[in-house]
Amino acid sequence: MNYENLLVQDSDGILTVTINREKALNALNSQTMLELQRFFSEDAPGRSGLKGIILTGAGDKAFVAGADIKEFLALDAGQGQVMAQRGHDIFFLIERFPKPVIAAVNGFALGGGCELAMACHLRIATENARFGQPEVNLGLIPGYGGTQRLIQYLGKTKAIELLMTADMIGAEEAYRLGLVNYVVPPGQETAKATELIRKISSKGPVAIAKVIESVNAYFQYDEDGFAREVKAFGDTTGTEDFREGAAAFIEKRKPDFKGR
Ligand code: DAK
Repeated sequence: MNYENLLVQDSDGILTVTINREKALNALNSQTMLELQRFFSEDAPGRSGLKGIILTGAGDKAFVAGADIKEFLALDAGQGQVMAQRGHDIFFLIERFPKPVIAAVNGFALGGGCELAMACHLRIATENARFGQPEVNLGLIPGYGGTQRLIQYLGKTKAIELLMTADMIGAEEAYRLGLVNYVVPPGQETAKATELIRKISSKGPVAIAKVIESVNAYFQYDEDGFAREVKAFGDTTGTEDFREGAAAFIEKRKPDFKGR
């Protein structure tokens, strides 16, 4: 698949997707959003042997510095709502992707960039990474799920402060608050993400997909996350993978999962 603003590299089943608009600090314009949608709905699901996806930004200054401010200046309320719904749908594709998706946050992750990182399953931040939801500076609120996901990660106390003050936080504070999984020196974020995907891909693939599904269900208020977990647990116990995993444990050997 051809992209204008995404670079996609495959290394042994691990796809690194780089948002490639370095001059605009990788801001999410509509073309980039469209390409993320195509990547997560058409390209990635069709790849055989896929272990996981790393999302990052070009250059060493920014992961993504937000939605492209220059593009949304002319939007009216109706268009804004349509755009927000579209953005939500794309970020849900990421959050619900059945293989691990890890954000390698290599600099500014602001506004839509922080929202994009939060839609990923895990986040690795470089020491120079900066996170924030500065939309109120522009008289906006986050439009890609930021008001909801920031609370999920930080709790209401800190989330509402950051949303109202537009303050940025550094990588160490983001780690302390539970927004990121690891902080690494610049240049090591992809290696750390690769290490995690390798570890996760040695587990039962159906089980990993069901963990993602069940954890996401916790935050869907129209649905009982515990009920979803019961159903997902039942689904995993019926798999060949579960029988293989249990047998391997008993026989003290490594499991050979087939993903069914
Ligand atoms: N959009 C477009 N261009 C951007 C950009 C952005 N978000 N952020 C940076 N750039 C561009 C700059 O304009 C500049 O371009 P040139 O002037 O060279 O052409 C280039 O990237 C380099 O930026 P700076 O010169 O500003 O670099 P500095 O190191 O001085 O500052 C900075 C770095 C990250 C602190 C600064 O660039 C900055 O404050 N950027 C804006 C951060 C921000 O406010 N981001 C937007 C948050 S609001 C919506 C849904 C979602 C959203 C909106 C609507 N709807 C559904 C309608 C989300 C909104 C947001 O994300």
